[in-house]
Amino acid sequence: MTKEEILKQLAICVERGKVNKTAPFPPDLKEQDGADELTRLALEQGVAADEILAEGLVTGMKIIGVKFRDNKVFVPEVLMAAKAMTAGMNHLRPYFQSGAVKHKGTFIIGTVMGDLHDIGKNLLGMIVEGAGWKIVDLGIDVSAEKFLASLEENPGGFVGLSCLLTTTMLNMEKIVREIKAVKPDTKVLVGGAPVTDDFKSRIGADWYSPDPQGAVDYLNSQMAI
Ligand code: B1M
Repeated sequence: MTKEEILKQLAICVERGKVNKTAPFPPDLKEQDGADELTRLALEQGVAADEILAEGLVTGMKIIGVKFRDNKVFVPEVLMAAKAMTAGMNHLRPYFQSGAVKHKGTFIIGTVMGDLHDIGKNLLGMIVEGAGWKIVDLGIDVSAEKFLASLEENPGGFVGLSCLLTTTMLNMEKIVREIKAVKPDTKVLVGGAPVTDDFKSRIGADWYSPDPQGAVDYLNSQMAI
């Protein structure tokens, strides 16, 4: 296989959620190499880790992110895509950790204080990681203090807050205001089922999107600034 063929097939594997050769899903790709084997093959052929990430894994994840936004695929497909992406990332991670390849930036995410819903936040993390960003996932029930401590450890990081309850929207506002009071230059993104663009503006956050792909688009747009 040529480099181009490997990367194209790798993107298909992520989009379709084909983890490795033995994975039975999706049935039409049965017994074919998955993201695991193809990432390894690309590295063996001397393709740079950042190229494998951008042209293979991220390309596949971007397609699934857009399809998810457009309601053409649903949560299970995104989870399978993330699994395939992880299989590939396992081979690339050492290159990123060694500093040989750079992330686009850091995205610190968490579900706000008082809120335990994390399925949407986890999807957000997978899709943004799939776009080449380092994810620092603080989990659920996260206070302003924890976000601020993480910003100390990750200077210049972007912050993403998720909430699913109308009651915890109040905590979202509190966290945005506390982050802005201490670190006014920090860009804060908000999302979750009850959140709206109007609410985002009222609480002083920088950005809102109903879906993770919007977060990717915003974060990527900020790189050039
Ligand atoms: Co809860 N729950 N829940 N729940 N739960 C809802 C949210 C609810 C709407 C159900 C209902 O009454 N119809 C309701 C909220 C009502 C309201 O506030 N108006 C509710 C309630 C009331 C509660 C409890 C209070 C119930 C109780 O104990 N009496 C309790 C609260 C616990 C707490 O948080 N303190 C509770 C508990 C739970 C479970 C633990 C059982 C479980 C959570 C498990 C988990 O997350 N690990 C749960 C679940 C699963 C749900 C429903 C069924 C599904 C939520 C979900 O995961 N959706 C939900 C009802 C429903 O939505 N049908 C419900 C799928 C997920 C992919 O979507 O999170 O919206 P979502 O994320 C989307 C977008 O919003 C966006 O991207 C994602 C993908 O598109 N997005 C972002 C999210 N964050 C983003 C951030 C971004 C950008 C995009 O940038 C930063």
